[in-house]
Amino acid sequence: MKKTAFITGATSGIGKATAELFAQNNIRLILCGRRQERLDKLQEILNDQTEVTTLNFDVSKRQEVEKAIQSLPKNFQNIDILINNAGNAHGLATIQEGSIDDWDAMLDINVKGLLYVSKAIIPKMIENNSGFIVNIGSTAGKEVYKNGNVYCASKFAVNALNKSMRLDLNEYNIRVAGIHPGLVETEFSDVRFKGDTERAKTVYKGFKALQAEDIADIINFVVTRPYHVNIEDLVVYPTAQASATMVHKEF
Ligand code: NDP
Ligand code: 8X3
Repeated sequence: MKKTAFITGATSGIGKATAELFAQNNIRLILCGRRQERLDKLQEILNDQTEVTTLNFDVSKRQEVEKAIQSLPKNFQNIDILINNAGNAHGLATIQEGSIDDWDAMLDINVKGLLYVSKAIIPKMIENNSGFIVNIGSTAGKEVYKNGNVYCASKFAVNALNKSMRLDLNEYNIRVAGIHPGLVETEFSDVRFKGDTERAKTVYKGFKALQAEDIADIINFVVTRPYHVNIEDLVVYPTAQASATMVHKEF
């Protein structure tokens, strides 16, 4: 039977690549993000392969999340797969110099946003006694690095929520998986450095970083296992990266 996936952060990077791969595999798509023109463009392209609807909302705004999900057309209301992907780092500074606005953004989006979306979607999965939630964490949620403080804390929270969702939803036959990538070349560093693209580019210079398609491929592998198989936790580094801070670069 055709499955329906709800992907947050589908306008860019990992979420967009996942949407493209899911469309190839004939999965019905609910694409979410705040940039409507990107959602429209992606919908137009993927509509040839599968049914697509879009939702424009900010994951950190609780009422917007609830309203958007309630507005889903009937044929998109049975969500089989939730990809909790929307998120970013904002800034890279010591705890004493960091911006409180950046901290708020990261905790509101990466942690509370993931919770708001999950809270709105889980009841139907429970009712159906079936579902799959994939939480996109980060290696920053496994190992803290200098200046990473609040971003790392937000991803440690995702790691904890991934584990606790598995426990709480176990009796409802709902699978929960956490995927934790290292350095992936997306718009992530543009956002972290607030549009300073030159600085963002240096993050991925001198080695082959993971590409959004690599993570999409892994997400697709995880969600296409037989129903009795759940990959609980996956850490994925580029070959050149050995830890949060050790990256073998050649210039
Ligand atoms: P991108 O910046 O390319 O994509 C981020 C996506 O999140 C965009 O689609 C953006 O959509 C969406 N988003 C951000 N803020 C909000 C918000 N408030 N409300 C709704 N949507 C939002 O980055 P990536 O693809 O790299 O990041 C995806 C996930 O992967 C994030 O959770 C990130 O932390 C994680 N990750 C990334 C790594 C990397 O190195 N790139 C490594 C490990 C994990 P829009 O702006 O249209 O709302
Ligand atoms: C993104 C990877 O190392 O920039 O989560 O924090 S890192």
